[in-house]
Amino acid sequence: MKRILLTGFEPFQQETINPSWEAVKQLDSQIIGHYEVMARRLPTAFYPAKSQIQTYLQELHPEVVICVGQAGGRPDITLERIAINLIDARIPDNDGVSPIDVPIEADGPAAYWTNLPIKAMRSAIQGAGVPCSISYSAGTYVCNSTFYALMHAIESFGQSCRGGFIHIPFLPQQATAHVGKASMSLDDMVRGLHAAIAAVDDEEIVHVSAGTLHHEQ
Ligand code: PCA
Repeated sequence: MKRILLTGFEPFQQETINPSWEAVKQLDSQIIGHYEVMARRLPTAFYPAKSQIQTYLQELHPEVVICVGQAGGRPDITLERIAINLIDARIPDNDGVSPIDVPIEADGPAAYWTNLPIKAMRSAIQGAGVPCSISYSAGTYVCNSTFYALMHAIESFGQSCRGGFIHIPFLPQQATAHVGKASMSLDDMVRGLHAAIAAVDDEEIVHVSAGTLHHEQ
């Protein structure tokens, strides 16, 4: 049985829950298609999250890794296409650390593309009745940094593993504290993530090379 590592983050800022962990833990140990899901939590802190994702890769040897995080205010599930080599923390992380304008990897490339079939995954999520779109920025906070660290680890350890990042909205109980911000039910989030996982092996060939990305359907 192939393994998929699905991560969620601990709460941050003033929140007491993080929808990413609430959603991914519901899928722990489930068999979806050819994959067994292993759900794990990550700290919402730049450097601990980076080393924790590396540890999970080495311990679990997953074929696929999808990190999930909260993007409060976005109305739909967003599949991130690109991770950039930049930390520009708008708020301190859970360790009180807030680096400004620093690279994640001093000698790393400017960016990594996801190597998951995000267009097929988007169709699958939408087909499950859950709003979804592609995003071209995972931000400059802990989510982007963890996504970059994941792709860098895959690249530099030469693991035959694929990786990507999914942002999900606030849960309804969080949105009450953020007037006017969108939210999504836990059921929809879990159904959307389930559909995304079921589509990770879909026929969308993504060729990644320095600076160029070619998609074939
Ligand atoms: N969202 C933050 C970090 C943790 C999380 O769930 C982000 O988008 O960077």
